[in-house]
Amino acid sequence: MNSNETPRVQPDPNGPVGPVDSSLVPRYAGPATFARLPRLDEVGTADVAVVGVPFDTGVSYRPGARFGGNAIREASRLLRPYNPAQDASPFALAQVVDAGDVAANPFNINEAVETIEAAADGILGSGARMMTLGGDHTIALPLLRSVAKKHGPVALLHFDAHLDTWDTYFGAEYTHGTPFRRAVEEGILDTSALSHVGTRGPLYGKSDLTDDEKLGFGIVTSADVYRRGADEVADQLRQRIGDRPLYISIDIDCLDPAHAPGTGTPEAGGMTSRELLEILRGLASCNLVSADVVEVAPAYDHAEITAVAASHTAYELTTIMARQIAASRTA
Ligand SMILES: [Mn+2]
Repeated sequence: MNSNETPRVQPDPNGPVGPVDSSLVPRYAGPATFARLPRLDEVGTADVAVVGVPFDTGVSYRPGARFGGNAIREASRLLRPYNPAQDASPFALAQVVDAGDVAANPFNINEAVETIEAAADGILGSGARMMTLGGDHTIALPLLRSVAKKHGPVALLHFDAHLDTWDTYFGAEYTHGTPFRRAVEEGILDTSALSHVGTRGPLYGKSDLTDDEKLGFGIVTSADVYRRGADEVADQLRQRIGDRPLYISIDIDCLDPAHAPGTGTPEAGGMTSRELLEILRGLASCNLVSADVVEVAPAYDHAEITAVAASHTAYELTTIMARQIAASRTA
């Protein structure tokens, strides 16, 4: 079927081009774009661009996150156009597209980091917000560099089992365990509003925590989420962030391996997917300028458990951005 003939969900003929209509074309038919949305080259313009970054040369343990973006796209076939939790139809509120993948060099990390930053500059420069699908966590650094060029230093919410503020591995500065230390060093984060959420698991030493605190991060551990609950955690994060431009980076290993087995460095005792989604919904009023979901490694996944969780996570983030774009138009 030619893309011009593809039946799409489009409540307003003058509005955004919506996803393929799954009441007319089976969900499992055709190539997968995120949520069956149109490709950027089919509509030519985007308010929110879903972008894959198939790069995993920065991993320290299990490889395979280079296949994460396409696994999330496959799992996202089952997303529907109305989000009841946020009472919004995100793909009718804003033009959301799948902008394809960044061709990052798998053999040269420094060159890949430059390529990803340049690609992000192009998308953000067009006026779109980015919903990036990794890839390993290395990619957050070039994405944040690009976001900071547009917005100045941004608030960061980092959902992850790990701190990702270590200094180097094997002398390498750019790895999936170091992006947020580099980002603080480069002055591209607003150090008055930095939080890790979902942190847990063994560390090299207590200095990992004190070093992280010196960089400016607060920590909401996985156990804190369990004890205090998603609503209270979201309220406190929202107060800390205020109206600052916010970037949310989600390492899918913030979830317990029961909810996300398909990832590179799993840790027991994590959040449930329900807790993660509820915290994100509680942040819907924040000024979310872009976001990523990273570290989905489908070779270790089972029955798409991880990819489904990641697709719903990206859907909530996309909904937040689409609502804000629509609100800013009517303001
Ligand atoms: Mn990480």
